[in-house]
Amino acid sequence: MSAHPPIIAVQDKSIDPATNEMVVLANDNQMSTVWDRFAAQKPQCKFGTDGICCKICHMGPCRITPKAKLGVCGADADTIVARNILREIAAGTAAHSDHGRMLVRTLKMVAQGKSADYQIKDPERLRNAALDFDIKIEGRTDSEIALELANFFMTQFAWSDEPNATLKLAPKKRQELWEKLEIAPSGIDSSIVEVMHRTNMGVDHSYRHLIMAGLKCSLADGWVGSAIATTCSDILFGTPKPVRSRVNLGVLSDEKVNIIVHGHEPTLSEMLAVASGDEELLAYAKSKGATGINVAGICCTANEALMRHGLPIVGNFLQQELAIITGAVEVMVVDVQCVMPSLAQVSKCFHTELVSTSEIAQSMGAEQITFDAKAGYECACQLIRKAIDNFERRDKTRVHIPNESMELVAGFSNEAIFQMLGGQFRSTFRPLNDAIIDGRIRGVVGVVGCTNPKIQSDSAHVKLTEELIKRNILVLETGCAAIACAKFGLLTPEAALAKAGDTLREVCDVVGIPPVLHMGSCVDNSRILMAATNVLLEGGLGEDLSDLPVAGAAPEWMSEKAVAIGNYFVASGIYVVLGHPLYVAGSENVDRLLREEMEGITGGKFEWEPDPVLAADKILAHIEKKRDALRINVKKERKALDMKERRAL
Ligand code: NFS
Repeated sequence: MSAHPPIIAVQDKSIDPATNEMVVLANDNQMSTVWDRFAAQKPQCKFGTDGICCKICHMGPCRITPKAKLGVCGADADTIVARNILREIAAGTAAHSDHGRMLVRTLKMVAQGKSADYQIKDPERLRNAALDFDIKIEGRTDSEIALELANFFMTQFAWSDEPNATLKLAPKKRQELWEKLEIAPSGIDSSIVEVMHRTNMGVDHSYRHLIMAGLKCSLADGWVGSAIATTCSDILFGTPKPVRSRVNLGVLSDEKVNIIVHGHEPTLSEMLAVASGDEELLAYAKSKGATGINVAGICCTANEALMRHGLPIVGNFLQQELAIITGAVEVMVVDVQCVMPSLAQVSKCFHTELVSTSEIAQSMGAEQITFDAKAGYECACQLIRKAIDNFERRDKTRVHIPNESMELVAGFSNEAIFQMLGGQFRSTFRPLNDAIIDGRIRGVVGVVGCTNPKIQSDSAHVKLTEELIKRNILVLETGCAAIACAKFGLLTPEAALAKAGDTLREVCDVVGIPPVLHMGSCVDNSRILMAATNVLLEGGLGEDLSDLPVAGAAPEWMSEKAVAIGNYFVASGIYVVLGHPLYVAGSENVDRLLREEMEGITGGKFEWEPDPVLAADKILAHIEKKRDALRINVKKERKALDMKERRAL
């Protein structure tokens, strides 16, 4: 390969041996990976890191320095830092919500009978969602309800003079606070437009006012766009239930045709999962010398296909190039988000064909086969045939698949947790609330987000999760964080139980849930919001999300989507610990607002803490503070009951 940055010395890029093994191989073969490019970028721009570089207008670009404390227009560091954060939130919200819009389009198409390949797989979820939004279900067919629901979801994107209707999924008190703070969004697209307008040159200059607009936009992500994406996926493809599978590069097969699905939208991967069992295609694969067809995933498409079909996961974000470097991938199918442009260069070193499938995303150097959901099955078959044809071109002498793969259990939707906790006859969160109230579970934490070459890959996810469960805290995971922990056995109930604190272990044993629950892809962080809401509604733990002994953490995040997620958690009243800060170091005021003053505004706040052990300590301290406020840490005196009191009980 040419025109690559210099190859750097191999150190341990990850705590995952499979990743390190492949990085060594890449270096030996003069192939550059994300870590080499990261090294070539060093030292990274301090103005960018501090958030004080502004190129919003063309009098600039401006940078704030001790000598030049203002940009050409007069904007100071506070305004510039706040505006830059807002634009990240807008981009993150746009990504999740546009993903949601695609799924609404598919739901509508299915409701109108325009695609025979997709069905409504979960009519119960459809009807429950319809009831949530006052859509009539009696005497109506699934298609009629789905059409009205899809049309209703479409209205949530445009501007309205009412707050977004999906916000009412949140606790009442929280909705009231959002309205009081004037941060209840009234349209996904209009919230994004408002942020872009307010951050435009010469509009909103107050960093406080700007940051509040960012929270409003982020709420349009978590409680609207992402919630819509998750709901539509469940209705169309099935609400996840616990499922076993395997994870890491070792799930690639040296005998089967390997097809990797990478990106975020589940519509095509769903069809690939179905088509990979097609008898004709299997026979065709065998005729070419393969023993079968292996569809496996990377990033959040992987999480979607895992949750609903038990498809194996090849790896998380930083493993996408390494998967191709195994020399065993016939086709990598990409759609949107987290797809590195470098994949085309890496795949050119092998027989791998990179196929880009989204109408809005093209990879340079990839073949474009734009996916059409109306002919979903045929499109999936075409891609599988392409992979089978390519199997013959695989150079067996260059195949290098690490041995590493690990078992995992995923599929913990709220619906599944309800059933597991409540048993067959009564769906309830009660056993979880009781365990939190009596202190056997201290609290619940969502560990989410990406991997990032700035941090030894997977290390912070795994360490933080281990430290939390050791402290008797139940952990909910999504995205690449879940994949990281899965690689280290933390998503097998047996292994995680062995690492959990005594009382958490005892509860998990009795109610039959593992201490680390994989809840899905990153849009499924909306499931974490709903889990917190369900705990609150079950009763005994306060009246608002900010009362709960809960927190969120993204120890290795990198994406603008993570910025939006962090902000909607904070806007929802939740304490959020990031492994490295937002780009705020250039503004003490914005930093203080986000890390301190915000608690008095939304009840949530940010913390930056790179050390996972200290992060766990801080989270536990926050949880204990909430428990004290709820007065559930007060030891109840054991009192012998007389007969009358027993009867009353
Ligand atoms: Ni989330 Fe999922 Fe991973 Fe980060 Fe990217 S795949 S949407 S952004 S890198 S967790």
